[in-house]
Order: sequence, then structure tokens, then C-alpha cells
Amino acid sequence: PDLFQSPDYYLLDDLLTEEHKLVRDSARAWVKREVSPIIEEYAQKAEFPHQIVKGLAEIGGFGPYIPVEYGGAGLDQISYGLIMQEIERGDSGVRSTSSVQSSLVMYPIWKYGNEEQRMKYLPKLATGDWIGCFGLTEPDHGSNPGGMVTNFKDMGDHYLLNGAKMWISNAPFAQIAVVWAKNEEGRIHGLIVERGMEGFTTPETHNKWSLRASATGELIFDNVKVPKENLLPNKSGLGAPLGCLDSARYGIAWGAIGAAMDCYDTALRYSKERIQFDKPIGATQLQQKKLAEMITEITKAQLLTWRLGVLRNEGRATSAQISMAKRNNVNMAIEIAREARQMLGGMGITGEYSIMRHMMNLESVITYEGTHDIHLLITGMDVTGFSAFK
Ligand code: TGC
Ligand code: FAD
Repeated sequence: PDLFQSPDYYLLDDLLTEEHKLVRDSARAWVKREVSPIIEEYAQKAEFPHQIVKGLAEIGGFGPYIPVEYGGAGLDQISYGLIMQEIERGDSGVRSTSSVQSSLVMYPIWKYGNEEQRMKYLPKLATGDWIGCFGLTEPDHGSNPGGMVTNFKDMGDHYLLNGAKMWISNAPFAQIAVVWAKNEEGRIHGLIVERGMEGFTTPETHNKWSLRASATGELIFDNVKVPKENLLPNKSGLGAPLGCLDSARYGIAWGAIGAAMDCYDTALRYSKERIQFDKPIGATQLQQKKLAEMITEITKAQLLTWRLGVLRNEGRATSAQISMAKRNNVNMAIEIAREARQMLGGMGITGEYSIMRHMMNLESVITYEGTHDIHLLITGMDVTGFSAFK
């Protein structure tokens, strides 16, 4: 009774193992205790709540599926998804910190790094002692990262890195950045850049109306000398950063369900309590239509995402399948947030309720990790065989 009441209309809990439920319930309890009571204030102040970092590490929010020998939680893809769902029930910005750390920083070091790099960085990232960020997007290259101009030159005993990245989550306080840049032949590689390297700065991006509890910034490289041992040796080309995005987009598909559930739960509760014209607004057909459509869409998204998790556990999920789930679920969540906000009338625009914050956050979520349009074009390319990008 102390936990959030999570809608489970099709008894999907029956598809989960005891471990899945344990992992989910401990994440849920932690979010309820540590995130929900403080997050509105931090979003209003546009500040990241640093005090939650240790707790995020403890619930498996940093590297849920990274093997335990590197400090990760060694969980499967369904547990990873459920953790993201519960974190984003609290706030998309907090889930962003977890997504970036796990899938965009730990994942490339684990998959594309060598053993020394894994041992040096992964355990500290898993505990949250170090926070990382991921630099792919540039001022002139967002949806088209392959056009990036950030570059590095081989100077014999080190690399010289120049360029700039924009819209980078966690940048203002991250200790390390996984940065994607082109070598002299124009081939994309990942480099680990550490705070304190000369010529490396991370100015914060202000005036966001979305994801306010997450810090966003630029990464500027002005003749930064990067040691040669900081290059990720095991994969290069655009497929390397895109491979990280697959893992993060999968987590976002689950996370969006959490944000939608919180909006639905809040609107449902409100509809039973709010009396107008001498009856609860929930007893009117119009408000019931909204609630009925919300629970239908949440249930469809849960089934889609659970199945995708099973395919990922079996190593069979395709990038295009992940795109479909990210696009569908984030759009589902933003539409539910907009409807739920209206159901609360004037109260819906205040910080007394979480809905408007979710609604504004989801404007970032529907844009980052591939926009709504880009994911549609990925599905279009997958089914027709024609790329509409180029
Ligand atoms: P294209 O020619 O299609 O592909 C280039 C190479 O990449 C391979 N590939 C993939 N590999 C792994 N996973 C995927 N999902 C992949 N998609 C493609 C592909 O096979 C090819 O390999 P090869 O060996 O043949 O070279 O590339 P394109 O230039 O046409 O672009 C394709 C497109 C548009 C789909 C891609 O660029 C894209 O996804 N654009 C969106 C960019 C994006 O998502 N950026 C996200 C930045 S990070 C972020 O937003 C973090 S927010 C975090 C938070 O706070 O939570
Ligand atoms: P653009 O690519 O300029 O797109 C503008 C519009 O054009 C969009 O509607 C898009 O769908 C449309 N469009 C583009 N190309 C086509 C096409 N071929 N056909 C039809 N329509 C098209 N990036 C990182 O690397 N690391 C991060 O940590 C990170 N965090 C972020 C945090 C926040 C809060 C935000 C807002 C963004 C973050 N991003 C990050 C960047 C994000 O991935 C980009 O914003 C996103 O990929 C879109 O790029 P863009 O903003 O340059 O938009």
C-alpha cells in the first residue's frame, strides 16, 4: 500500500520473474521516498539533485545490465527496463542521468573499450563516484550525426581534439565525456575526455522549459591533448555511437511508460475526488473516454515493450524494432500527459501535481535519442528498403 499503484490491466506481472518484481519494487519504493518529494522543487529551480546519485547507484540505475565484475548489477533487459520505468515515473530528467551513465557511457566503455579502460572507469561509474556524459550532437549536426565536424589529429604521442558538442546531458558536472570525433581519414571514433584536460570546457545551457532537473551543457574542445590510451579501440564508424543509442532508446521506451502511468494515476485519482455539477468528474462520459483511452494505450505499450525486452534478452531485437517502441511509447506518454493535465483543470498547470512537469519533460524525450520523425523514417526505411534521409 506504501507503493505507487501501478496499472496492470492485462496482468503483466504474471510475465515477470520474482527477481524482476523485486528489482522493480525496490526502485519504485526508492523513487517514492527520495525522488518524488523533492523533484518538483529542483525542477522549479532548474537544478539537478546531486544527493540522489548514491541512491540511483544502489537501485541499479547505473549499469543495470553491465556484468558484476565491472561493478554493474548484472541484470537482464526486463529488469533494466523496469528500473527505467520506475525512475521516469518520478522524472524524465532523473531517468536521463541514468540512461546516459548506463547506456551512453558505461556501455561503450564495456563494449568498445579494452580491459584497462573497463577496469579504470566502470566500477567508479557504477557507484556514481564518477558521472559521465556522451557527446554526439553538434550545433550543426543533430539528426544527422554522420556529418559531425569535431575531429582529432594523431600527434605521435597523443591526439589533438577540436570541435564542439551541444545539448549534452550531465555535461556541466560530468567527470568524463565519451566523445565521438572524426580522425584525419574522416572515420568516427570514441574518445574518453576527462575533466581537467587543458582546453576542455563544459558551459551549462540555461533557459530550458523541459528536463529542468537535468543539467544540459556544451562540450568545447580547443586543442585538447587526449592521451592515446583514451581512444576506444574495439569499434569505429557511425554504427558505434548508434549501437549505444539502441540500448538507451530501449530504456526510454520503458521510461515513457512510467511517466504515462504517473499521469494516468494522478488523473484517475483526481477524477474520483473532484466534484462538479454535484458529481465526480470521473462519472462523466468525456472524462471516462480520456481515462479509458489512456489505460488502453499504456497496456498496449507495456505489451510491446515487454516483448521487445524478451527479444533483447535473446539477442534478437533489431534497431528498427527499438525505434518503433521509443517512438510509440514517448508519443503515447506525451499525449496522455496533455489529456491528464486538462483533466485537472486549473490545478493541472501547477507544481502541486506532477503532470505538467512530465508533459514538459516529454518534449525533450520526444526530441532526443532520435526525434519522433527520425524514428518514423527508420521504420519507413526498414519496411521499404529505401532511405528517406539522404
Ligand atoms: P546509416 O548509413 O543508416 O548508418 C551508418 C552506420 O550505422 C549503422 N547503424 C546502426 N548501428 C547500430 N545501431 C543502430 N541503431 C544503427 N543504425 C544504423 C549502419 O548499419 C551503418 O553501418 P555501416 O557499417 O554500414 O557503416 O546512417 P545515416 O547517416 O543515414 O543516419 C541514420 C540515422 C538518421 C537513422 C541516424 O543517424 C540517427 O539515428 N539519427 C538520430 C540521431 C540521434 O539519435 N542522436 C541522439 C544523440 S544522443 C542523445 O540524444 C542523448 S539524450 C540522453 C538522455 O538525456 O537520456
Ligand atoms: P534537427 O536535427 O535540426 O531537427 C529539426 C527538425 O527537423 C526535427 O523536427 C526533425 O525531426 C526534423 N528533421 C531532421 N531531419 C529530417 C529528415 N531527414 N526528414 C524529415 N525531418 C527531419 N545529444 C547528445 O549527443 N548527448 C546528449 O546527452 C543529449 N542530451 C540532450 C538533452 C536534451 C534536453 C535535448 C533537448 C537534446 C539532447 N541531445 C543530446 C541532442 C538530441 O539528440 C538532438 O536534439 C536530436 O537528435 C535532434 O537534433 P537537433 O536538435 O539538431 O534537431
